[in-house]
Amino acid sequence: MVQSTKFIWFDGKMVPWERANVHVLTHTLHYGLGIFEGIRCYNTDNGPAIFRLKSHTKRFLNSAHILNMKIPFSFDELYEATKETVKQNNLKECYIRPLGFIGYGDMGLYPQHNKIQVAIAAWPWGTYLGKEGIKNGIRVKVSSFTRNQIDSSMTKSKTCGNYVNSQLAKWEAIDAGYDEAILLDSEGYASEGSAECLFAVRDGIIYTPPFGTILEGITRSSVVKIAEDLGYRVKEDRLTRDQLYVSDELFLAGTAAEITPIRDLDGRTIGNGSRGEITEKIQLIYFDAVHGNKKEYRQWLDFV
Ligand code: PPE
Repeated sequence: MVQSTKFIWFDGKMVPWERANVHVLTHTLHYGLGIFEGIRCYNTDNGPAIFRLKSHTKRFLNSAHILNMKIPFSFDELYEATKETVKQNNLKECYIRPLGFIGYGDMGLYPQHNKIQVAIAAWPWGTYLGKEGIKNGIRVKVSSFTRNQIDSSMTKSKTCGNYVNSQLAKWEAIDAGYDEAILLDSEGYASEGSAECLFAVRDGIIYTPPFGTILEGITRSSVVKIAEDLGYRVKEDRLTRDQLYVSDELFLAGTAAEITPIRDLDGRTIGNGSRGEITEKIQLIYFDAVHGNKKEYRQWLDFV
């Protein structure tokens, strides 16, 4: 169960956690048109720092813009509100969840009078796929579900409803004894995990699927920067399922999942069956960066 904190920022005000409620006829609850973000805050020598808050705030507003949802708060208001939520809750390390949704009012698919509401919650959330997973890798299943397609969903918008597809894949994978799912696109190329971008290492080159069906991952862009700074060649390329099987290393990257190696895909051992060497190098720098221990990546931190 989610670990509750004191306050949730709700439509411009700090509201006690237990009073941040909505009516059951809240529009988004029925039809899924809403947007959200997932952000992490880490402790550093200079106190808590939110990792890439500007990028997340921008993507939140972009998600809304794509759906033509008019968020009644500016970039600066949301940016400050996010910091304030962490501060008011006295959190050092936490996960932050901004949510934009269509409120109570009209029902049906063309709401005219419903308020667009925004909430920002924050709570302590440990590893997403387990400490052991971060260290030694997880077991992943290629899903029987195809990733949301670009002509039926807005895949660059972090839309609530898009996550039905993710959950079908995740639940199927877990029911089959795996930890996580990778979805293929409608042409059969690998897209992403249920909530993470995908990377493959082959012969020292790092591959990641291009922005077809996938979310424009912020961790993905951090990983690309770190890998290039380490001198690796990073190629955006389509990857087939069998190319994944014969990769030397595979890993997932996302805010919640951080950097999690894949040790097994569909029962095939990946590389040495544990965390790969290049994955480990990138992971170490990533964790140093989020904790403020890398001068060159300090610009990614927004101190609370
Ligand atoms: N793809 C999807 C579909 C996705 O949901 C995420 C984040 C990513 C890629 C990675 O994006 P980024 O966080 O910008 O690196 N998924 C969020 C939600 C997880 C959840 O269970 O809720 C997250 O990682 O916060």
